[in-house]
Amino acid sequence: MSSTWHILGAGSLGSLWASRLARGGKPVQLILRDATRLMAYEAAGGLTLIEHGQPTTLAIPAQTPDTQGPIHRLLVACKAYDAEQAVAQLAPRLAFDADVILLQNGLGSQDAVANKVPHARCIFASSTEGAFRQADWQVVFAGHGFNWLGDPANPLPPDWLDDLQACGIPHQWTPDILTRLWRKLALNCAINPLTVLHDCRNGGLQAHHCEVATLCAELVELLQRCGQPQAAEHLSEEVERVIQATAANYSSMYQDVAQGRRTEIHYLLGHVCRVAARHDCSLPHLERLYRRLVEHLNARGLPSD
Ligand code: NAD
Ligand code: KPL
Repeated sequence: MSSTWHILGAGSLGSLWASRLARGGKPVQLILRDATRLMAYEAAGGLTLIEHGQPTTLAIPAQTPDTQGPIHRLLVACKAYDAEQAVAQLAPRLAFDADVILLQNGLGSQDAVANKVPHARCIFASSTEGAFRQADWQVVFAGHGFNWLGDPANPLPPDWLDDLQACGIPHQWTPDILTRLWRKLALNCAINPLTVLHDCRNGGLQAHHCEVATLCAELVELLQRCGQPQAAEHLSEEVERVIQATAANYSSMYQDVAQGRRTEIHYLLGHVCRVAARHDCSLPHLERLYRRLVEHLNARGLPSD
């Protein structure tokens, strides 16, 4: 099997993964949207990773989706709302033994992708690493964190985890990846929308303790109802701890809205409300929060899907 890492989406996280893998001597191919983006990338001379203020430029080869040739390993680094369509256009190139690694935050996009490529193995990831684009083709490694990887349909780890080890990408294989993803989703739902609606940093939510606690209670109810009791354990305490530990930060959703970027609301609060409806579970405060957030986004001309 080819050991090339095809990386779909050269944004923040895609560039971070591509740079570390290439720096570690692993074969990497970036897949860019189209010929115009490919020309711009080639003119820039490669990807620049900025770590501890130090820039390193790597001339990683790149291609477009319509390039010929099979793909055996695909790391999907698009936003959740782009992932399904982006992977669907590569479906004819995906080999029957292909692994597709999904870095998307939230839930819902992973199953949508898996339905488009039933012949591939889809591996879900939950990342707490932080990166942002300083300019086109330049990524800043902003926050050291961790990556959990797992396949809800198959507990056996893939052999390419050795590449991550060799390249210093912190990770752990877990059979409980859905618990991880649900837990992060719950944290994001309890914190991010309120920071947008109250126009505050994460620490500003300390003044809205009761509102946060009410949302946590409903999230716990849903997690227990939908078969994720472990993701519900001590949720409220962890949310309070995260609010304190990240008090000076603006949440990722706050930053998206402030910069006029589309949010991943559909895969966060939207997913929670859809799953609740499927389980006949009434969550009045989360549902109201979702409606207020949708109104807030629409009033700013931002999509809410
Ligand atoms: P990003 O917007 O920086 O990058 C996404 C890239 O995908 C963009 O360059 C976009 O042009 C590209 N793309 C979209 N459709 C494409 C297509 N059809 N073909 C080729 N490229 C395409 O996003 P990001 O911040 O890297 O986030 C990616 C995912 O990782 C999100 O779900 C996010 O929530 C999650 N995540 C990000 C971070 C972070 O620090 N940035 C941390 C944890 C999780
Ligand atoms: O992950 C986060 C985000 O901003 O997206 C935290 C810091 C946990 C807040 O939900």
